[in-house]
Amino acid sequence: MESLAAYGWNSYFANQLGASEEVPARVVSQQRGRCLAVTEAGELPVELSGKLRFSALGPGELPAVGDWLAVRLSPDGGLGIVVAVLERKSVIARGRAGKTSSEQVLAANVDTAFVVTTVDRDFNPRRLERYLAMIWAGGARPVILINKIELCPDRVGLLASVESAFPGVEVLGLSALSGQGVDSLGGFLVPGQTAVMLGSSGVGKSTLLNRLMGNGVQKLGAVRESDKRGRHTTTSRQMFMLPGGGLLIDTPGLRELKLSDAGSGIERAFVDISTLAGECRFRDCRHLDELGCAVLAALTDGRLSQPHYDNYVKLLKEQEYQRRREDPVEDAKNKRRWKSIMKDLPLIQRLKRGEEG
Ligand SMILES: Nc1nc2c(ncn2[C@@H]2O[C@H](COP(=O)(O)OP(=O)(O)O)[C@@H](O)[C@H]2O)c(=O)[nH]1
Ligand SMILES: [Mg+2]
Ligand SMILES: [Zn+2]
Repeated sequence: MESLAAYGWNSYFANQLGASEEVPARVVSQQRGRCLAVTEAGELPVELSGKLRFSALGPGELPAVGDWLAVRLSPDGGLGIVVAVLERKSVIARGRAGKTSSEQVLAANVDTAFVVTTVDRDFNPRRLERYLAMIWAGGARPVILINKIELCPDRVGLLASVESAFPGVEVLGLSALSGQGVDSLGGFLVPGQTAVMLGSSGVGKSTLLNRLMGNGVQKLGAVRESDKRGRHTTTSRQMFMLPGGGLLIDTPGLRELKLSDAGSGIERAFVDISTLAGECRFRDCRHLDELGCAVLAALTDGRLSQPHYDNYVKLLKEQEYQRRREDPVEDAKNKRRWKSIMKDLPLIQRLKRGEEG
C-alpha cells in the first residue's frame, strides 16, 4: 500500500477527479501498448475504455508514462479501465514522422528533464537545442547532464563553454560509472518530484539509473565494445522510485527527434536570436531575407554562428509543418472519414467475399 502523494499526486490532479467511483492511478510503465499503473492498492495493468479509444484525437491524448488516470477497477480488482487521462502539468512530446498527424508523448507530468549527453561523439549542440525547445514547450525544466566527464581532460573549461552556449540552463558534469558528480542531481530528485532522462542510446542513462537506485534494479544488456554508441538496451519507458523518494523515468534512446508544436520553446532555446529579433525592422520578420533584419546582420558580422542560426530556421520550419498537420479542423475531418470507412468495413468485406447486399 503506497500513498499516492509519494507518486506525485496533488490537488492539481485531485481537483480534476472530483467525487466519483473512479480511482486515481499513475502510469509507471509502458511497453508495446501495455500499460502498468500504480493505485492506492498497488500496481495493476490498465486498458483503455472503448469510449476513450474512440474519442481521443490522436496518440498524444492517450496514456503515457507519468500520466495520471481516472481508472475504473474491474470487479476482481485485477485490471483498471482507463476512463480519462487527467490534464497534464507538463509533457515531453515529439512529433512523429508519418502520414497521420500525431505526436508521441515520451513522458507526462515531469518536473525536470535531464538531457543526457557525453563528452565524446554524442555531444551535439544542434541536438541539444532541439531537446531544449521540446522540453520548454512542454512546461518542464531542462537540465543538461554531461556524462562520462571523467574522460574529459578539461572538465571546467568544457562545462563553462556549454553553460555559455545555453544560457538559462543548468549544466552538470558527472560520471555515472564512477559516481563522480552524481550527488549534484539530488536537488531534482526529491520525494513527489518526477524527472525523466532523455538522450541517445549509449550515453549512460541506465547506468545512471542503476547508480541512483543503489542496486542492480534494471539489468543492463551487454554492450559491444566495438559499438561506440553502446547498444540499445532499454526498450520500455519506465518510472522508478529512487531510495531518496524521487521518481525517475528511463527512456530508450531516440533515433529521431522531430519537433511537435514547440511554440515558445524555440524562442527560449534560441534566446540570443529572440533578443536580436526585437531589433528587426519588421515585426513579423522571419529572419530569412528581410531588409533591416538584425538577426541576419549579426550573422554577417559573426556575432551569431551559422550552424546555430541554420538550426533555428530548420526548427521553425519543422514547427510550421507540424502545425499545419496538426490543425484540429483537418484532423477531425480525417478522423470522421476513417470512422465512416471503418463503419462500412463489414459491408466491404462481405462484398469482397461475394455475399452481395
Ligand atoms: N566511461 C564511462 N562510461 C560510461 C559512463 N556511464 C555509462 N557508461 C558506459 O556507456 C555504455 C552505455 O551505457 P547505458 O547506461 O546502457 O546507456 P543508455 O543507452 O543511455 O541507457 C555502457 O558501456 C556503460 O558502461 C561513464 O560515466 N563513463
Ligand atoms: Mg538505457
Ligand atoms: Zn529578422
